[in-house]
Amino acid sequence: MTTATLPPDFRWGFATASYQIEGAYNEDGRLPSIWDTFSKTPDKVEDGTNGDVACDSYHRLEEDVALLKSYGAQVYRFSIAWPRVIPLGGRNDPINEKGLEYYSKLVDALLAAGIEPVVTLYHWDLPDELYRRYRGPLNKEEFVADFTRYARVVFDALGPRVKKWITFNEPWCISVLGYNTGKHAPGRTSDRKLSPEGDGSREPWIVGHTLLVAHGTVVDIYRREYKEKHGGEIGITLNGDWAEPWDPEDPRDIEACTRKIEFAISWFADPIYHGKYPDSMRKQLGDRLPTFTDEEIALVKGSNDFYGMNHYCANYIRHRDGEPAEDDVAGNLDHLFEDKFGNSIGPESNCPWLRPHAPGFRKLLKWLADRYGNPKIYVTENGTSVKGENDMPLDQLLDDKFRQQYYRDYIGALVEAANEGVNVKMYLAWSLLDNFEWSEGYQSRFGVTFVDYKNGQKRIPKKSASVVRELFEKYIRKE
Ligand code: PNW
Repeated sequence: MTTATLPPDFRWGFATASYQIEGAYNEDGRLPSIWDTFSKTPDKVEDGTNGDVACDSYHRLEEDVALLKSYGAQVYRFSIAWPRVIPLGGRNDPINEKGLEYYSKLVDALLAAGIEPVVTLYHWDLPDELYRRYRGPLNKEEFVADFTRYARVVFDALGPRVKKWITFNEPWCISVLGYNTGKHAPGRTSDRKLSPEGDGSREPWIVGHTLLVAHGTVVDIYRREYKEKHGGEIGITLNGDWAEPWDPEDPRDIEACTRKIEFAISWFADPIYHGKYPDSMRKQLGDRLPTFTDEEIALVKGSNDFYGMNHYCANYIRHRDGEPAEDDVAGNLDHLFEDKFGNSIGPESNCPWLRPHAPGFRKLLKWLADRYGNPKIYVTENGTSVKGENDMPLDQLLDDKFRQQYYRDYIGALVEAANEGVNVKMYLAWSLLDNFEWSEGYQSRFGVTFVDYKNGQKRIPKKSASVVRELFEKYIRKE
């Protein structure tokens, strides 16, 4: 019997993001991001909380690196808060050396512990001032120019020590949740009960386009000016979950599954790997979907050294009859938890959108390999919340059986995909710490570490932290 395994150069670790863990929201020169403003607007975050303190990681850098080391992590993915580095955000605004120092120390501490840093430039905390000045990524020229300058400042400060860069985390979430549903900052939507401004039928497509052009521009700069002397690589992280047909016999549901993945993933990945938006999107959206100029597509096409993959769950997909709504962003279809026969896609987590279904991970890895020419894939997030975790007695919470099973199943599916020839080289579990889960506030915990928000943000390992380690120690071949 042969057991499936991972190659010796496979790397694993954990991921976090600045606004979700750092706290210290007004220290050492940091100014507000759109998430500070949004979370302090009534009714935007379910439990009325924000990231003012979060996990207090800004003050616990050594402790968190020691924690990572104790878990055996080989890699740590974190993000940089733009409003710490350039508090006002713009290309002519002052650089805040104190902000850079924090990240520089973090990188040094990681390297000293033998842990490789993977750095995300943008994990949603846009300087609030740039939103006030020109509505952030709705203004392509301004945003690209400001993001480019910010990226250069970070490359210059951390460049030779950091070898793996991610431009944007989940442009789908930025565009759709920020500019269509209004669930995330800056909260724009067509629904006037939720927001005084916004057009969910047009803005997400404009924002997505800006992010692609900004990504392509920064990758071009990195490759021309930094890559050789720093020896690193750069890509974008896309989120996307798997789709199974509601009625496996209905070709319209089968087609809708492909369309759902195209609207979620290929929106960004097709321009990067194939130089154009998917036909299904052009067909539905017409000229509401921007077109690339020759100059833009030259920057975007071929702009990934690796494919960053965030993946959590799966849905059953049912096609819709009739014309799509003006502000439809999904591809004229429904996301369901049960199929035609009443089978559930997976057990409930604590998040309304997340039900584990590990076979979908293997299938999506294969789908990506087939559609994009077997690119090198880094899984930059995968994990789950646990239903009711917040209210459990501590011993039950720490023995997080649901999460342990999730990691066994999902990491097992990853290994199967690798054995089928998918070129996957890294896996980062979301998340190192329980943290600020955006519009769910602190109700959903994703950490392999319990953070006791009521007692000075004390960290206590959950059992899943050692399960992840044992899995990779078992699966990665020694040579
Ligand atoms: C990702 N959805 O966000 C983010 O990259 C993380 O910051 C976040 O904590 C993690 O996943 C867990 O949620 C998502 O509603 C947020 O489909 C929401 C959705 C998907 C991803």
